[in-house]
Amino acid sequence: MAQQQARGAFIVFEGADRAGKSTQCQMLVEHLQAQGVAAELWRFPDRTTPIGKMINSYLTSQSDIDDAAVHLLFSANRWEKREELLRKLHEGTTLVVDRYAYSGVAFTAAKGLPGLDRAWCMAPDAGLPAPDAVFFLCLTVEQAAARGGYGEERYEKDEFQRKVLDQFHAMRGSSWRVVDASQSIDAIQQQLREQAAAVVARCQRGTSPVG
Ligand code: T5A
Ligand code: NA
Repeated sequence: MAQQQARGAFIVFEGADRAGKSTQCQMLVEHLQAQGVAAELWRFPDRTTPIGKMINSYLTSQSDIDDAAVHLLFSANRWEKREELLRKLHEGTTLVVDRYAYSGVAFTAAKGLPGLDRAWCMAPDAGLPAPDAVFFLCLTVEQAAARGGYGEERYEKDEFQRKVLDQFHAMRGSSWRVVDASQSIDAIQQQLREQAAAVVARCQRGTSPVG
């Protein structure tokens, strides 16, 4: 079997709104960097690109976009970052990514619209790099609400978030690590650091190609 090259790890964080993804991503990247690991924090949607600006305008209800069309924009926002993402991984940089295609599928499929089922939602992301690990921060809607209620953005409603969670759970695969996000910030971070160290080491040994 051909020896694969050492590379950075591709770690994705998923979970419903307010599960603590951004908090944990930030802490994990700082920890990895302090350990001497080349690591960057990425997030989707990336609201800085032209496509990302359209998405931001939709999420903040400044514009209305057809549900199928906005789904394709979220996917296009990942495709436009694909080359840079692969380049970084091959250069040896570990990417800690706050949401990815699973959010894309979960949020559109949760709308329950005719024709926009999970298979339709997954199609535009087919061919994007697959993460080495998905850290799923698991929190019930009630626990999330206890964190001060949702914000003002489009999808931040209890009933909808329940449907999003169902969609996430239906996509759980072998690369997923489910973490109880109701624990303290530090307790969660400790577990994530241990899991991330193993994934980073595996990729540095060069035993697995980017999926
Ligand atoms: N979306 C996204 C799609 O529809 N399609 C797609 O393809 C993609 C990629 C924006 C929206 O876009 C949708 C999904 C979203 O609705 P976003 O910008 O990632 O996505 O959303 P944000 O609003 O920035 O983030 P979230 O609401 O998801 O919150 P996080 O990042 O999970 O949580 P965080 O870390 O900001 O923490 C929330 C609060 O809880 C506290 C924090 O201090 C903060 O106040 N907290 C804790 N409190 C107690 N215990 C803990 N362990 C805590 N951890 C954090
Ligand atoms: Na966030």
